[in-house]
Amino acid sequence: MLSTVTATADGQTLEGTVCNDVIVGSGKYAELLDGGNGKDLLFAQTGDTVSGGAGNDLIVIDDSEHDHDHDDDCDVEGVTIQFGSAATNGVDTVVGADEHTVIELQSSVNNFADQVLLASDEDSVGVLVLQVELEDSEDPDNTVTEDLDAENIDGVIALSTDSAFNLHDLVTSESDLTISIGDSNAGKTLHFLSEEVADDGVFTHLYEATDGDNSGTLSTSEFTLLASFYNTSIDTFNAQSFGVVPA
Ligand SMILES: [Ca+2]
Ligand SMILES: [Ca+2]
Ligand SMILES: [Ca+2]
Repeated sequence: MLSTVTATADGQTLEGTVCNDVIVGSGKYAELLDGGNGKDLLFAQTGDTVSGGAGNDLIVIDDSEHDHDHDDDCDVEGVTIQFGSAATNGVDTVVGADEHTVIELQSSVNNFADQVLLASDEDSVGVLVLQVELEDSEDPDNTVTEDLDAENIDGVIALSTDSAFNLHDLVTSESDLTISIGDSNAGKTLHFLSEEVADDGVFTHLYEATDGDNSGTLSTSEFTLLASFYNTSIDTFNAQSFGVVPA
């Protein structure tokens, strides 16, 4: 359906059907836009919270009001985007996210702050070390083990284009990927942000990785892409939310 319903107060929900919907938030109120099932197109404005629901959704952030807000002393409110778990979310595309956009991980993945107990470097408190083994399937001798230092990370591992480890390339190519998370973390779920420079822009990809076979390692098939953010780089991040900035 094409939503013609508009909110009359802050906090109201504009809810999509089980089919493909176009849902447009009003510029006036802070609403919850919920696409539900189906491949939905959602337009969110300042103060809105948006969730595509199941299916591959396109979320467009229309935050033009920021141009006016920057001049006054008010806190600038952005759009909050919520993502479900790999089992329910689909692959969403987000256009127009900026430094005011807040990305939240929801529901069953909500408690992963205590799931992240990676082998930590005892000499540096707060620094997690991920040991990554990159195996060349055509030349098994050509296996590289690399330690990834991820500072101040509670639950989301962020890999910028500066990282020697290009997660998005590895997951989408034929490469065998093995990330050791240790036996004590077998079966747990991690989230990864990975920047990619492509011909048509810079993307930030959000992956969920679950050690489904309880092996204590994350392999290529255990990664699920939840969302791609067009023309953004990784900004701040923590266990349950992260930010992006325009690329
Ligand atoms: Ca829908
Ligand atoms: Ca949807
Ligand atoms: Ca979705």
